[in-house]
Amino acid sequence: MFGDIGAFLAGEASGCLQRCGADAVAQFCSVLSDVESGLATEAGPESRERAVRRAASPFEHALELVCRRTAAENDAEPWWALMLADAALLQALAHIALGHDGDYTLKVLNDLDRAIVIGGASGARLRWIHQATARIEGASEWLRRKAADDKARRALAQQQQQQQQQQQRPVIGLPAPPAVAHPVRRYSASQMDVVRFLELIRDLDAATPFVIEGAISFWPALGDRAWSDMEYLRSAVGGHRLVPVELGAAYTDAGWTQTLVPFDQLLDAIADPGSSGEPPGYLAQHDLLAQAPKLRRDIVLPDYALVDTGRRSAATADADDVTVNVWLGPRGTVSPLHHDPADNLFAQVVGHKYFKLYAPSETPSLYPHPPGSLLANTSQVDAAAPDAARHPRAVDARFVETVVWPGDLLYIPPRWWHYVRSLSTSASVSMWF
Ligand SMILES: O=C(O)CCC(=O)C(=O)O
Repeated sequence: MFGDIGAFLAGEASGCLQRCGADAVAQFCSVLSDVESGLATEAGPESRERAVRRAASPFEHALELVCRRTAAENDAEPWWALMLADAALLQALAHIALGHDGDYTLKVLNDLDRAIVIGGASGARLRWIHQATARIEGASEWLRRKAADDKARRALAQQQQQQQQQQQRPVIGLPAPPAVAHPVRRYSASQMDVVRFLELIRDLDAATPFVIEGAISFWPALGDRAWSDMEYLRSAVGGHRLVPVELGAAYTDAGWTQTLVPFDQLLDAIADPGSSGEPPGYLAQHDLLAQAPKLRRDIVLPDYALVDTGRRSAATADADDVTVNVWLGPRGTVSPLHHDPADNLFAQVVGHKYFKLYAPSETPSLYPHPPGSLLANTSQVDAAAPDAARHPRAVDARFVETVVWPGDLLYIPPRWWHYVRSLSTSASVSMWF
C-alpha cells in the first residue's frame, strides 16, 4: 500500500523538489532512505529508531524552507506548496514506519490532512491520500474506540448542560435579522432557467447580485444528509481530521490568526461557543469536499455554474472547473468587505447570513488597502458601521443587502464588494466559476 507513494516521492515528486534547491533535495533523500530502511521487514531496532527520530522532521523543515524563501523573495511558485505536500506525505510514511496503532494512527492522518490543507495536494497525491485515509480509518480499532469514547463524553456533557439549562430562567432568543433597506432582487428557482440566468449575468457592466430562492433546496445537504445535523457532519468528515480555522473577529484585525484543529473541536465549539473560553473559530473558504469526499454526494453543482460567460477567471483552474469552498462557523463570524475575481454562486445550506454588497463603481468610496499589499482586495471600511471621520465617502456609498436562508443561492458578480456576517450557526458553499 505505501510502497507506491514512496516510489512517487522518489520519482515524480523529486522533479518538483529539484526546483526547491539542493538543500530540500538532500533533506528529502536522506529522510526517504531512513524511512525506507525503517519500513524494511528486516529493519533492526537501530533503523527503526532512526525512523522514529526522522518522523517529526520533514514537514517542519519544509515549512521553514518555504517561510525563508517567501520572506526573501515573495515567491509563490507552485512547487513550494507541492514540496509542503510531499513533506507531509513523507512524514506520514515515517510515522507509518513506526507501525503502531493508537496515537500514531492519528499522527499519520494528521500528516495526510496537512498535505491537503497546507500543501494543497491534488491529482495523484490526493487520490493516494483518500485511499490511505479510508484504509487507515477502516482498519483502526483505536480510532473506533476513540470515536465511541468521544461520543459518550459529548452525550454526558450535553446531558449536564440540559440539566443546567432547566434550572435557569428562560432567555430571550436570537435577535431578529437586521432590517434590509436596500434589498437584493429575489427570484424563485422556477423563474430562473439557465438561459435567463446567463442573460442576467453576461454583461458585466449591467450584472448585479440577485438571490435564487430554493435553488439548492433539493441538495441532500438540506435533506437526508443534513449538514444541520452535527453528528452527521462529524461522521462524514471524521472528528479526528484536521481542518483550518480562522481565529479572531475578522481577518483584518491585529490578533487574527489561522490554525489547524481537529474537526471535533470546531463542532464542539460551534455547538457550545462559551464552553472552552476560546473563540470557536471559522472554517472559511476551505475545500472541505476535497478533504472529505463523502460530503461531495451532498451537494449538486447547479447548471448555472456551468454557463459560458466568456470570462472564466484565472481564479478557477480551467474552463469547466468550478472552485468549490465550504464555510462553517458559529453565529457572529465576519468576512470584512472585500471583492473576488470570479463569478460566485453562494449557496446557503444551514442557518442565515447577512450580506452587504457594493458595485465596483463604488470603489473610490471604499478605501481599499494599497495596491500590491496582501489585502489589496479588501476595504479599510467597517461596512457594519462606516466611520464618518476616517472614511467619509463610505457613509454615502450605495449598496444592496440581503439575508440568505437555507436553500438560497446568491449570485455575486466578479469584483463586487461584499461584507458577510453570520446571524446563526451557518454552513455555506461558495462556487466560483
Ligand atoms: O461567508 C462568508 O463569510 C464570506 C463568503 C465570501 O466572501 C465568498 O464566498 O466570496
